[in-house]
Amino acid sequence: MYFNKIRHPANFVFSARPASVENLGGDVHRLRLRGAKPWKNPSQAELATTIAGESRHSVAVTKDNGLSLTESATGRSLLSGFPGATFGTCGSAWMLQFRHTAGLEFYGLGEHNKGLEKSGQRVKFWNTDLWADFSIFEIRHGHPNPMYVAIPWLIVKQGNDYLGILVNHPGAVFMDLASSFIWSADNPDDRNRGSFYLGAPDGEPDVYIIVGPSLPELTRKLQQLVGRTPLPPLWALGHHQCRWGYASAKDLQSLDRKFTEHRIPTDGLWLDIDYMDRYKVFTFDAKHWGNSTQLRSSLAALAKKGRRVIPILDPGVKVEPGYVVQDGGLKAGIFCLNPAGQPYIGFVWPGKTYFPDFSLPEARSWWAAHVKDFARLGVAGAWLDMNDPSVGNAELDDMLFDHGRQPHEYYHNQYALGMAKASHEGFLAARPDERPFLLARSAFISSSRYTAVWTGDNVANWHHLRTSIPLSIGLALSGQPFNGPDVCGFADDTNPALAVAWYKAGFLFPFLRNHSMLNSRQQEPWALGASALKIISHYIRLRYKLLPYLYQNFIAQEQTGEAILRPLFYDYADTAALPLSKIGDQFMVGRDLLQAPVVEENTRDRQVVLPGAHRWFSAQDGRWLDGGRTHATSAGPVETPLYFREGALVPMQIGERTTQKNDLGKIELHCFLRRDSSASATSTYAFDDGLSFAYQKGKRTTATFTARVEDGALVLTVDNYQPGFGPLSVQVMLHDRFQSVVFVHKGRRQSLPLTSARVKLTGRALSVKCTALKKIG
Ligand code: NBV
Repeated sequence: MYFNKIRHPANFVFSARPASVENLGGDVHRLRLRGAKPWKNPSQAELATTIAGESRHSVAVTKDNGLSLTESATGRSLLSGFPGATFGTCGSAWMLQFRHTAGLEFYGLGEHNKGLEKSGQRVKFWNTDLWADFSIFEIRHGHPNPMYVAIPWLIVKQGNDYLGILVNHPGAVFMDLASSFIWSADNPDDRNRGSFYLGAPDGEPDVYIIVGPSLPELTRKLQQLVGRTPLPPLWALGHHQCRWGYASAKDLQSLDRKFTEHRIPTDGLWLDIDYMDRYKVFTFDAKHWGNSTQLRSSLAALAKKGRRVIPILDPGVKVEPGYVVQDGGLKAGIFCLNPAGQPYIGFVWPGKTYFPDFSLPEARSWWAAHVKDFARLGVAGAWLDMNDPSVGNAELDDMLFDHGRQPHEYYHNQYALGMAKASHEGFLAARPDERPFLLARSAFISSSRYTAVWTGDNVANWHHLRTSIPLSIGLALSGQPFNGPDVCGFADDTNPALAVAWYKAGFLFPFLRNHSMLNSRQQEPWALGASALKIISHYIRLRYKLLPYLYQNFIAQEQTGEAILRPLFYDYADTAALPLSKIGDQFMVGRDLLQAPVVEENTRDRQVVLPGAHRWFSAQDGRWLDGGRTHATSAGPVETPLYFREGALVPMQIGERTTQKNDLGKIELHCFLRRDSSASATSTYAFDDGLSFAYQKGKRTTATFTARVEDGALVLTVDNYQPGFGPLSVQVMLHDRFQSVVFVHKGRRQSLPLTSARVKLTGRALSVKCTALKKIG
């Protein structure tokens, strides 16, 4: 498949087509266009059919093959096609062409590795196994696209208005974002300059046009449509240690000892392919794990110490008569077939392999049953790799679906979705009361319902550190909020400075895992020298300190679809005086925390844009800085530019965290208000057991805090305290000098004594005044 060439309008015939436009609510408009003959759209994406909220816009397809999206009340046009040239076909392919007006900017595109803003790019959505499809030079130093995840979602930004277009098609959807094919400014044939277009190689066009108008609203609507990410178990938000090469119980036990010795909290220990018996899926090598009783007891012993074991699962099933998974799969007829009607063979780690056809419900049930048994051994979750699908040297086109009836291209991009759905079902069957945790390399529209994703095989260099930020933001804005890169870099040898910089930048990403390639330099925190160890430990502990805050963000994602990692223009207006739209080296983690890591080698200094008409608390030196401007900052070896929003109430765990044991019922509530702050701060804190679904039946404690300043005192009010899971104990942490703290609950005012305490946020210790508050309720 060519990735760099896509279809061009010059080869399309544009004509009016019967169209149906359905308003799903919330300004989500579904446009379907019918062809001359019935077209099939094989998408298995699980999309909602109604969306909450009002619609203030309408989509109309005109008789002359034009299209318009207008604001109903004012008639203002937000998006328009070209009369006579909007909808076109070229053989089985179709496209929709839109007017490109001055000032449009483009975002989203799922996992798209070419900066934050995407104008001028030609894109093809096709899940690749990056290392098999691109040269190592391009991978190391370039911007290879497409990557592992195909989510054909385009965000169109005009000023501070946002709309999005989702193409629900599992084939190689294409988009041209006003690229230029012809390198002459006055060439009249280059009509493409005035348009942007998108389409698919086949299938009934099924296109969703969504109006934000703000970016948070747009993101929430998209998540509602494709599926919000269910609340993960708390441990999944912790620190994870992985390496290609960890194979045995002994390896994991030694990791456990090292993390304990260095007092670094870590929840997840990961097993790459070497734990298996000759790479056979659903097996453990007896040489490393003993018999099944010994295996279970090793996993249970690790779990008792708070170490969750997450093994890799590749979809390929070794061709080996007598191997139960192979025999059972053949018998059940659930493998993909080739054009000769035989089970399709690819070449992956075990050698010749068959591939489950996850498009079939019976194949998903078959896989789920294996996953169920596997989970029951005592593994905590699963890591779904090679699900692009990766088939080695064999031709993908020969891998057919639906008993050989459907072409490869219909199911390629959604292979990972089927595997995710089936694996999820398996974990739920094994432990119905536990929230499953799955990590996948590839994904499709609506995979967010089942898996987190990591950004695949990156490289230990500064270019990859820098690109990991826009890459993760792009995923987050495209409906895949739970994501993160391999920290320190996967391939090549990391070094202490790079590893430290990577942890400083990534320690609050929704997913945090240190992973590296076989035979590369060891990069566990202690393998990089004493000074790196100290700094990396600090940032991992700081993540654990901020887990209550991260958890709130995951709750918000489940409830409303709010992004977790996001660009500055998600929460702040993009203005001519302070442009935010191209800032790809700063980001927000939730609405209260801004990070501007140093991502250039041998550099300490950088410019930081602090948006908004309020101040920011700089965690590295305790200073309050004005928003709405750019500041020069310098970060010492231990520090990273990290800012809290004035008006934020941020829940954190008490003290410094040196183990992975969490008590979400005892928190510090950091009040980022000053004595002269006029704004009031509000936030709701919620916690539960962090593991089960009991919260859905009321076993969750919630409280809403409001803080404001009154005559030099901080007045903290608690409303709607519902101790569904048990009591909440809060220690109020102040970041300015207040005369007193007045605590108000159920109309009762109580003045609390101020005591002195210290809190360490980043490198330097900050002396802050704080007050110990008693239990609420
Ligand atoms: O299983 C080995 C690796 C794994 O470590 C990595 O994270 C995956 O993305 N896997 C790919 C297969 C081989 C990569 C060269």
